[in-house]
Amino acid sequence: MALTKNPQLNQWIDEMAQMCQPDKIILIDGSEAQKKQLTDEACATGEVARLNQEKLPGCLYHRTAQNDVARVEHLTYICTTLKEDAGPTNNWMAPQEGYRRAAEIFRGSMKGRTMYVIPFSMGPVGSPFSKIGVELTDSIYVVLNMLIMTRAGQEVLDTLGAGGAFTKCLHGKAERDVNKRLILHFPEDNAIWSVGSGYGGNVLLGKKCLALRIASYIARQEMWLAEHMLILGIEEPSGRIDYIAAAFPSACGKTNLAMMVPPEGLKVKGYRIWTVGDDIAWMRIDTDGKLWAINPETGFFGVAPGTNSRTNPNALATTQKNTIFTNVVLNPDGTVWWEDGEGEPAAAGALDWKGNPWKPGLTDEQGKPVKGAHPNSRFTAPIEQCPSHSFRLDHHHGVNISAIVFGGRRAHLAPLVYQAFSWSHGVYMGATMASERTAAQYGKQGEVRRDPMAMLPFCGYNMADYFEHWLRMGVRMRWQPKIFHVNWFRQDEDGNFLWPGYGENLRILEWILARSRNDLQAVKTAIGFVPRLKDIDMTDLALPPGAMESLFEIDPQAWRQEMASVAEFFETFGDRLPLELWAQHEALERRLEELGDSRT
Ligand code: OXD
Ligand code: MN
Repeated sequence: MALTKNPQLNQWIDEMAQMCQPDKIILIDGSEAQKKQLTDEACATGEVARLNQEKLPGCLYHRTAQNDVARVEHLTYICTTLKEDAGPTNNWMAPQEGYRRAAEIFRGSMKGRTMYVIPFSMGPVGSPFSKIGVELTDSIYVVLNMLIMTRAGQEVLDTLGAGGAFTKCLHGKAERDVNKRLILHFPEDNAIWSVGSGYGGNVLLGKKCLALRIASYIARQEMWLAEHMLILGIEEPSGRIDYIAAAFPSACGKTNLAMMVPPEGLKVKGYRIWTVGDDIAWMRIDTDGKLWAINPETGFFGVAPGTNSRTNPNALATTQKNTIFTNVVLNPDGTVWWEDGEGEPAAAGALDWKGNPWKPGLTDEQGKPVKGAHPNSRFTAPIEQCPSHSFRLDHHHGVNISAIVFGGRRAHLAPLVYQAFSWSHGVYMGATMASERTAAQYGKQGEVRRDPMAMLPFCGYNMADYFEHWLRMGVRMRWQPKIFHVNWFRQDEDGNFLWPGYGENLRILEWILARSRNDLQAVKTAIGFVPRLKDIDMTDLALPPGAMESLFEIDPQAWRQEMASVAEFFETFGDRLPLELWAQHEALERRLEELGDSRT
């Protein structure tokens, strides 16, 4: 009997099953009963383990293979007919070649295994913002994660109907051999093939692969935006809630910002935060000419290390039940721990992320400390469990975006906050973002890389066309959100952070919203508008003398150096780069020469 009422879907499942040769095919219906059955099965095989059900009800533990702990950008490809359509920032493979190479690995790889069919919706089921995908996978871990991260099950199939379009997402663990691992995107076919990995970012295909790479390609054609952005609402003492969307490169504190807790001084005034999303925003111009955004996901796939009751109490509260922990320390009492987490790990009997006996202070043969949790270890948790979750999560049109914020991790150069002069200037600010590499990507940590709009690893087409698309979107809006850049990570000469960050960042968001409403004057500098220091609400926050001035210092010499590196980056796009970005670049050059920093 046919598995679904959609002939195209049935045919595709058949073809993929013929290639992968699973013993069984099971349709994921989204029911609690099926979820329990699959969890029992995965516990029996050791794929996951139940944690202490009294202390962490509904929580599971999982370890990935040791060579499979992060996204693999060097094995991630955009497979378009023309190489130029993938652009200079993506790895490219011809579609035929991609299918051929991956098929060699997929062929027969599910013998003795089950293929699960997961129908899922990115965005509220049936919303005009949403897209449907179907993931085929041989991993119960993937199924359980997808049930947290997306709306999955029968309801989605019912909405898809007999003729609806969907993204074909095929995942197989195969041998989990790094030499037989490929993450392939076929935007022209609306398809994703991921083989040889079990790590979230490579295998939860609704997330980076569909909701960013494939969606960005579709969004350009349909005139919307698929962005690597958090969405958060800020409720002011008057009760008014304004929403911002913010892009930061991986592991720059996006999850922390998305669910921040206002500092006491602002809380008593009546400020509240509403979390809409921590990673991805899909944004459309609605009939009112304004920009509206949804979070297409329903969960967090957050980095565990560094999450504690000071940095992110809401994340900690979110992960107390129904959460999957991956590659963290397993305590003998069935609880979990990670570096810079809460409390102490067990003094004896704990296992590290590799499954080896581990205790605090352990060192290797060279005397180097051995980490208990992998630096990119993760929690997968339902957004509904977040104490600050927005009451608009399921709203079909999402929330109206008042401001767009770009950010990076820069020890020097970029001031704490500055505002673009115009939409085009804001697009230039986004296109020239740069940050230091973190543990979420495979490769060398610490080095600075350009990461336009935090989309470098996630844009499914030529980024020059992506910039053009951003510029065009601005023209189409009747009411454009104002665009800002923030840098929470600026340091003094001794390498100390100048700004306390975390909940204190709300003080900067307040200024951003006031500027979005044209409520405040600002200081015009060469790079953009910066605050008059008196306009930053410093209730109950005392910084060392001179710190605020340093946070807003603009060093024209350093900026000129930066611009040389920007020019080099822009040149890689040849004449496909919109002229408007070069015009913005030259205008900034002129302003740096003529204007300098008018505050000094
Ligand atoms: C992530 C990322 O969200 O790497 O995991 O950006
Ligand atoms: Mn991300």
